[in-house]
Amino acid sequence: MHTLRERNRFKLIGVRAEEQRASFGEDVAQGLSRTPKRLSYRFLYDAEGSRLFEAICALPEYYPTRVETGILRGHVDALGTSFGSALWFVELGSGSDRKARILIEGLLRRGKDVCYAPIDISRHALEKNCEALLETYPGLRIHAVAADYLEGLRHLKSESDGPMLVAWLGSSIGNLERDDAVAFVAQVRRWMNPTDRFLVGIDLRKDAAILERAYRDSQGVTERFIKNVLTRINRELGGHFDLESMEYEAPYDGEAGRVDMLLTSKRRQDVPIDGLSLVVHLDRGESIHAESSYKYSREEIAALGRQAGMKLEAQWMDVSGWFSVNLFAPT
Ligand code: AVJ
Repeated sequence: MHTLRERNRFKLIGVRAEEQRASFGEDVAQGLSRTPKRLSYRFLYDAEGSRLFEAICALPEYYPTRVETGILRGHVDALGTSFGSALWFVELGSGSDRKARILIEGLLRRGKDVCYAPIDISRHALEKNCEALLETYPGLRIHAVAADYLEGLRHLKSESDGPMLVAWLGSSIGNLERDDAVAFVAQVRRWMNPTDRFLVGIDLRKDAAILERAYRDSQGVTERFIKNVLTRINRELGGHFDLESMEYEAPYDGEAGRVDMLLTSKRRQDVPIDGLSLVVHLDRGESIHAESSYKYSREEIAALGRQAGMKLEAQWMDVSGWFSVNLFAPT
């Protein structure tokens, strides 16, 4: 890392969260004591979960990553025209750097002076990605922020000198309830100037069969990804979940426009979680809700922007109309 600092192109800042997040244990205890039972999608991403998610992204049935990548490739040049000669490219979340690379490369190719500013809660993920990026792109500056998205944005607002392109890719928005999504976009809006833009990848409503295949793949990778949260509870909290006794389901509710990822008990059982001094009772057929993935129509995307104080400046889709990349401007 020190060789990078010598070249003075890399800065990593940690911004402390204002309030401490509820711990894994507290959240699990609360979620499994209520009806219906649920766990937060945030807990899916430990080291094993992150590895499994990367594997999901490479599955033939999981189209979002592949399709979004294609859209970005096809429109990064058009995206560049929304900015002058210099910009801060802010990315919310920093998983695989594949999509960031497409954008960085496209912007550099257009002769832009780019400062890449990824915001991620994981300092480790940031360090790993940034080191590789600095190696590949000698003209790139990086200002990484280890923080919550909104804290990170607030910090960057005071640091950055030029217009910002804030990107939130991968349809991460799908994890949020619809009104929470509006509230989050409105918060992002608060830290944006008139010349800033918000680029959001959003998965679209479509035929149930396609979605159910994407979220319940033939190799069982998604099932392992979702069940991993139980493994985590067993390991970190002294839980006694028998993974075999839980069936993975991913039904699509077409009216709500939402895939629900559920772990459903095959039998009536009591599961002790020693570290929480808790016994979780599950009826036969009772589900634990592990994750939601909301899908949007084009009208819903425009409405989301409006409610959050933004307008759609551009919307790009694949030919099948499965996925969208949306460029919002503040109003
Ligand atoms: C990371 C929320 C975009 O909903 O498609 C994929 C997570 N879960 N397969 C999605 C996920 C199971 C993914 N997001």
